[in-house]
Amino acid sequence: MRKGIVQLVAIGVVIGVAVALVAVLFQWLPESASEEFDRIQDIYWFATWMSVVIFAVVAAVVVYSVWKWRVPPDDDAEGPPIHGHTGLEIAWTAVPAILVIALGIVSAVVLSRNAEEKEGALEVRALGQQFAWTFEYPELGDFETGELVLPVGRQAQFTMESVDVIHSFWVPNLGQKMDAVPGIETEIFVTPKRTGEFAVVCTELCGLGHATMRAKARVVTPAEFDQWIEEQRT
Ligand SMILES: [Cu+2]
Repeated sequence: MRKGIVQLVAIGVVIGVAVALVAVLFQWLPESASEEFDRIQDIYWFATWMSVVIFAVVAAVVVYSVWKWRVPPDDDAEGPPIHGHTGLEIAWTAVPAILVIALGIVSAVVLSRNAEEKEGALEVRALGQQFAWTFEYPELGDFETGELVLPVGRQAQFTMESVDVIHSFWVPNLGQKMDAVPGIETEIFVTPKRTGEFAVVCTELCGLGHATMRAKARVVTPAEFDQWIEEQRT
């Protein structure tokens, strides 16, 4: 009995380590460049570690059972009749329920924090049309740009609109994603935390040119941003 448990645990550890390496060694998500995406990635890792443990436990039991209790090739007998195990059934109902509730709570906290408007947010309008993005900065002047420029460290409040079909605004490194829908205004908040160049993509199939509906996003220092705004005004 003791030996069996040690073997079972050993199998579980080996599988768990292997799966954990797959989770850690590959870069599954774009590198975060915003506070909002950091929080989203926290949920991702929470769910990932939960899955690694559950997978290791289930796979260990399966592998151990196949190894120890496999019937010999000539054994055609029916297995012994087994009645349910109440304790086990309560456990495998309660544990997933607790995990799903925990995941729900963590997600709800992140969703509400990512939708919080901070003082001094920069207003940016993102207009989607087949097949280009246009950006406006209504508080800063009457101009349009095809390039999205944001100052680092300052929250940007995006308002999305579409002139034709449904598009979806997404900068993978900034994490937040929102549909641009004709007739309604949608909103997201993004707080860039490092400078760099990123891609703006449309992530809602919107017609033949959907794949080309891309723009450049630049996160710059506040001084560079002010200078860029000056250039746009003139
Ligand atoms: Cu589109």
